[in-house]
Amino acid sequence: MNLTETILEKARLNLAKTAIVFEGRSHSYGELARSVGQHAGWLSRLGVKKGDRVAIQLPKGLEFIHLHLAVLALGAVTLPLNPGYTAAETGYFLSDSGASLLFTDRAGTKRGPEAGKIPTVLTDDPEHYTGPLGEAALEEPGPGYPTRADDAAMICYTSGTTGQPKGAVITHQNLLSNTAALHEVWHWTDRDVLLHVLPLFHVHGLCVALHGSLCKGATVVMLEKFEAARVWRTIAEGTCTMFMGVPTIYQRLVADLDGRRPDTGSMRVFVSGSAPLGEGLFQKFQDLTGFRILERYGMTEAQMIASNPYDPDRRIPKSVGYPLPGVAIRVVADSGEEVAAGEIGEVWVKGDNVFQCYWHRPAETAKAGPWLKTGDLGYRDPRDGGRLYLVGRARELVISGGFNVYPKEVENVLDNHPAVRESAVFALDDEDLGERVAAAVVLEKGKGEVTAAELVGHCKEHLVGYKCPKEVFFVAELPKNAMGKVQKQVLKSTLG
Ligand code: MCA
Ligand code: AMP
Repeated sequence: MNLTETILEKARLNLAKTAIVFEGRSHSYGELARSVGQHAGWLSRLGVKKGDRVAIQLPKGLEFIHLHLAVLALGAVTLPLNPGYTAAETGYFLSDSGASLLFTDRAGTKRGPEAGKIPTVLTDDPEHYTGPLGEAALEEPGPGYPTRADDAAMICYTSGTTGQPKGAVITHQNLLSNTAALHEVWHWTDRDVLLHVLPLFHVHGLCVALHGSLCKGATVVMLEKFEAARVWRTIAEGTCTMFMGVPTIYQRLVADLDGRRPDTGSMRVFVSGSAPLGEGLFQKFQDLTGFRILERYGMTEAQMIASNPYDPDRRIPKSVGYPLPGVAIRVVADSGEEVAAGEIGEVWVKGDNVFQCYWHRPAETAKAGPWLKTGDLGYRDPRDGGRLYLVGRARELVISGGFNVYPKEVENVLDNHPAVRESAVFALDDEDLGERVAAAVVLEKGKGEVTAAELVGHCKEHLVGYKCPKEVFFVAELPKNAMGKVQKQVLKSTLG
């Protein structure tokens, strides 16, 4: 089954129903189906066919959604890209994935010449767009479209310990099975109205929030950007029932209230994920709103893995709950053996939710499976039915405001600066972001002076903003163990 077809089936049941309200503009299921059909026809005329990778690097909006669902309808593969990526990052994703077409806008072309290396459509250029689209109106995509459950639907890039991002290939079956599991455990119905403030270029905002809603025939109220006061105002209007955010978003929502009690009369559930939700924040949110945040755990390669129960009394802070239906979890020691109940080990995952492969990387794929090794450390509580707790990460990873930053990727950029001998990138605790990216830098003697601001500027030329260090410390040398490995814990405790 094709994800788009599943959504269009819902659309046919109630064409007049509101699918998405984007920044106040209402879009019915009928309009959604028509737009997706038009875009699919247009993509076909542009030569897109099954298996082709189509990059979408657009601001959050209906255009992104129509293109994405049209790409999937054709059996092609969406490559969602953060519009904040630099030319170098964009160029890497386009060439590594072998994308045949890029959708971006005029703002995107300012990024640099990389994008122009493959056929590019500017969605805000009427010459390239409105004309052909107007003519391309195709029949609504029907079951005749050539997609099977195990066909690739998306390639989502995730970095890694080497600093070389890898494309996780996610199938229609991955998406649909996970969406169905979330419908069940979160009691999601077609009467729900989800307030959507997340970016669309990650699994959280695109697959969990958007696909989750549309596959149920529910409604999405979408804001282009998260802003705490607007979220409370929108909730107070009394139509929204669900909200999803990362802990930084909840932190800002609490701060914005400044002790006030918000009007949450229509709300049913607030969900958090992508990073650990602190117990203090969980408690403050409950004190102010009466809602116990429902925390769940996911990963790009596995969509959603575990969730707290829907029953508010069974939502426990610092626990990510139980595996979703159809998902199996093991907690495993370095030896590869499962640890005893209650002991800490690496979380491994298996199920229909787990991705197919890393694009063009059979060795990396083999290393990741057959049970997906998440790199997250946790334990299961035998007294509470094996409830899962995450306690840390086996891999070096900073999660800043819900975005993952792999230190090696930033270190590679810093080390390329002529004044830098070596660098170490690590996490510092941060009240707003959970963790913030920090760098310790040893300068090359005799290569001139460089300031912290200049090094951050150098990073910004090569990396999207959230990966760039918020702080740079100049040190005489990096603390290393006997094996020559940098001791990042020492940096954190001495510099933090
Ligand atoms: C923005 N900036 C950040 C971050 N976000 N810096 C560090 N960490 C961040 N998370 C920087 C920008 O580079 C910019 O820097 C400045 O902050 C202002 O940018 P702006 O876009 O205005 O930021 P914001 O609106 O304050 O964004 C905060 C945010 C956002 C709303 C919390 O980071 C966000 O939407 N996070 C959610 C991420 C997410 O969806 N993750 C899911 C992936 P400068 O001024 O220097 O240029 S994980 C996933 O999908 C798995 C499956 C899962 O489990 O969910
Ligand atoms: P990504 O690779 O961007 O999909 O991020 C996945 C990672 O986010 C996971 O491997 C975890 O480290 C982290 N993560 C997601 N949800 C949670 C959560 N609820 N608590 C702690 N960490 C989480």
